[in-house]
Amino acid sequence: MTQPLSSDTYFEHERPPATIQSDREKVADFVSRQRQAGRKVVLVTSGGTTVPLERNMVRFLDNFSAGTRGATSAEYFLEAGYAVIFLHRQFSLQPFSRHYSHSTNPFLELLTVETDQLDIDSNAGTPVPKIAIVPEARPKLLSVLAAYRECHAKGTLLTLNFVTVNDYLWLLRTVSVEMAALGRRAIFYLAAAVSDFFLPTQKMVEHKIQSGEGNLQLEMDQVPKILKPLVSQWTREGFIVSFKLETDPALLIPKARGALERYGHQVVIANDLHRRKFEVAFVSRLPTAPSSTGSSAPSVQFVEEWLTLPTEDVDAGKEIEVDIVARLVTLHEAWIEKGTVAINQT
Ligand code: 9Z3
Repeated sequence: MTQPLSSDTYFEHERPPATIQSDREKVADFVSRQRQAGRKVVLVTSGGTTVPLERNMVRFLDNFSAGTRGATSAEYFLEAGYAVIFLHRQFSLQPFSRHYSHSTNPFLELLTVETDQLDIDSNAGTPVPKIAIVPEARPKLLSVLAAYRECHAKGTLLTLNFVTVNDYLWLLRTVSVEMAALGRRAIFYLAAAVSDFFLPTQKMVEHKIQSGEGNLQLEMDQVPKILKPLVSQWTREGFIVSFKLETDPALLIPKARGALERYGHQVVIANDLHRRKFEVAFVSRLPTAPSSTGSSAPSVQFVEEWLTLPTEDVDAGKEIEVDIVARLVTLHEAWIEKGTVAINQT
């Protein structure tokens, strides 16, 4: 089995996206404004990354994620007073507009024509029927609009986007290096679904892969394990929360523990693909205790805290991200004060 590339080697060989410099400037400016305002900042990554199969890309592999977890969590972080850098897959769900996507509450269905009231057509100067929002949609729209306007007025949301896993890796490095200035007052909430395998540019064909040449065989390289440099080089004091997605329930907790052991970050939120909307587990390490056998090797112990939404809450439309974010805000406060994470064993 070939080992994954180190992230340094990766960044030496793969080119940055064209917008990297302007994105860096936006982030630097945003971070400095939020520091002046005394706000904590969270980076929320969201949506799936793609892996192009050709340099002139016609085909690509994609990772599953609608962007619901990220977009929803971003709104609750804003509500909790955080400034949010929302790094998302182009065209995936975004905070606020997610409530009115083409499939959820389609825009045209919210409108009604009030035939008894007239507006003046600003171009023709003639009377036209007035368009209004249907009454039943107004309370929700008003509250979404109020939160949206508040975050625009305060300048607390910066949105950046990626398409490929290469865009994502470059942006994550760039953003996290800029966020290092925030020290412990930064959260990294890594909900994006990131490809594990990619085709290096050197191995990629230039033009569209042709059919008629038999089966397609691909050998992909492993994407570098990006949490490692994130934790140990780019942002040493940040509160780092990664997500672990599995479809086999038996693997969920062992894989989450494995990630904590390997990277040494603060929390893994483990979710099963089919239960992710109502159940997640927070997994963390206990502060290292000296080994009981007297050997110098430290014994790593893990704690899990399960967060489950009761069916009646799910039916009433409650989103699990409310509880995820509330819990993280508390854990982050302790992290800022003491530099430790204390989740409850359940
Ligand atoms: C997640 O596990 C997210 O919670 C979901 C959210 C992608 C399931 P939706 O956007 O779904 O609400 O539709 N994200 C992390 C997935 C991931 O790729 N994790 C890597 C892994 O599991 C580690 S970074 O190995």
